[in-house]
Amino acid sequence: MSTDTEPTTRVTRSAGALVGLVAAGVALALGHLVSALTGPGSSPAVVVGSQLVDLAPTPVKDVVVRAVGTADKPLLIAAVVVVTLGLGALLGTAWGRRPGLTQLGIVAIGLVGVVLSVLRADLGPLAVLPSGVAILAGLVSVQLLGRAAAGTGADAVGSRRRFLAALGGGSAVAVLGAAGGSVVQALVQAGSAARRAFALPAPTSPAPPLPAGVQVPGSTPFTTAIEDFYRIDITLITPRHEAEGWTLTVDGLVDRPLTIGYDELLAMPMVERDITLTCVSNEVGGSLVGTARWLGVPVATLLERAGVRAEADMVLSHSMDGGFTASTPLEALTDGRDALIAVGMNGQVLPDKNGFPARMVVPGLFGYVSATKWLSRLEVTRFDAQTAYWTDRGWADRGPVLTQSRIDVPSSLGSISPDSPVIAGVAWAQHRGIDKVEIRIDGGEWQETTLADSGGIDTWRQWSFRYDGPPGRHTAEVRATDGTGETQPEQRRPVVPAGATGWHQIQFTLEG
Ligand SMILES: Nc1nc2c(c(=O)[nH]1)N[C@H]1C(S)=C(S)[C@@H](COP(=O)(O)O)O[C@H]1N2
Ligand SMILES: [Mo]
Repeated sequence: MSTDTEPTTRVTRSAGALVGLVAAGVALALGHLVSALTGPGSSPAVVVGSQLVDLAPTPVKDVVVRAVGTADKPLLIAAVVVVTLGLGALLGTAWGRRPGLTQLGIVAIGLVGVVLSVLRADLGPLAVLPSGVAILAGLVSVQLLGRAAAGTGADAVGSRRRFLAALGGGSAVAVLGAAGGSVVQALVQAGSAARRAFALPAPTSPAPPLPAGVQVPGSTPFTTAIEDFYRIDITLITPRHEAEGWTLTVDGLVDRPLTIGYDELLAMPMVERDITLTCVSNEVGGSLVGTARWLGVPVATLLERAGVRAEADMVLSHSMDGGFTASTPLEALTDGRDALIAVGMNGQVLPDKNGFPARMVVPGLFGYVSATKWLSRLEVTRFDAQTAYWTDRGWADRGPVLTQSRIDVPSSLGSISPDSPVIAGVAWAQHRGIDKVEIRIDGGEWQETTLADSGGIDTWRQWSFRYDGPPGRHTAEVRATDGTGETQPEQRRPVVPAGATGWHQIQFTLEG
């Protein structure tokens, strides 16, 4: 496609690589800019990254998440950007000989984004725009930059300067486009946060007051602050949904399928409860667990309205995002426990990251089989007819929370002082309760710790232990016994497929 009429020098491979690199940057950035209008999930790098999350085999995901912690999402997006820029540079090396190949490559890469955004029905029909714009931006910029790289053979210095200026201009467009897109997205986010600052209705059934003694002074806060609450989901960027236009449908094996809006949900009798939520991926001693005061409508209220048929034994809850579903045993939703469709958390409107407008919370079940965020549909069905997002990926189809205990004070390899030689932590066995927590120092005898007051069988329970042993380095191990008399097993088991087992152990120093 080079213009044969002008006397141009052939673009070298390295100049071509720069052309391709910058063109890829411009393409990604302008796609990102457009995604400020069509939703952050439709930004080309995010669309591709989200698909990678879905495709990654569970062990790979597990290793990556463990290695990089909660930084995994930004890192994945960054990796997609870097690979795309690299591919751009690679395609650019062909520009001097076969510009058609470079153009074809740009279109092919862009089409990956286009196809993936079309497949993601949850992103809406406009989601295809950013990747489409990215293709156009890539083609136009490779053309302009490629022409500048070819320059005119007569004036080598001048053409070199022109090429560098073109590269600089292209890079500036890329940086400004990317930054502009992010700024607009942040403004949209702030606007929707402001619209969320309304008061939720008062509960018809308030949470029983927590005894002051639930908290061991100096230990982990009994109620987890929203910003400290762990976050686990398959979305790459926090989904943002408006209450306006949101609906929740109850259908499947029911006599009277129903659909309600946000205001209708808020008008129903509300229950407020302290409930501890746990992730099946929590390692022994891990922090994927938290306690919040949830406000919501009992799931059973909606199921009763819809009239569940006798043959049903499961509710498949659907999220508005990325195909997440959870299969919850019907029994856990109808046996009288506080299984909620939550709209409030710690006295606030549910934050976007925790599932606005509404999410499920079911005491006693791991999040992956019960706690669907950005909830849109409760499909009443059967375990032998349907499966869910994580159960399709090798996790157990029932997910009862396992009894766990954790040492929080001192931290691992930390120390305690002889003035206050207190070891403390939490234990949880939601919906069974914690009856006993024992500690073992340096592999000695198990000794009972002092249990803090209970916040109910659906919350974790704090414990503490005064250690009057000799100063120096020690190990401490902890194990809990739940309300049914069952003690945590010693055997170490990985988180896949049904949750980790084993005793949490730390090393600590008692100062002299
Ligand atoms: N829509 C949606 N809901 C979801 C998930 C998800 O990936 N998508 N993850 C589940 C898992 S595995 C857990 S442990 C909890 C975590 O809830 P949190 O992020 O509010 O702590 O949400 C559950 N609900
Ligand atoms: Mo989870």
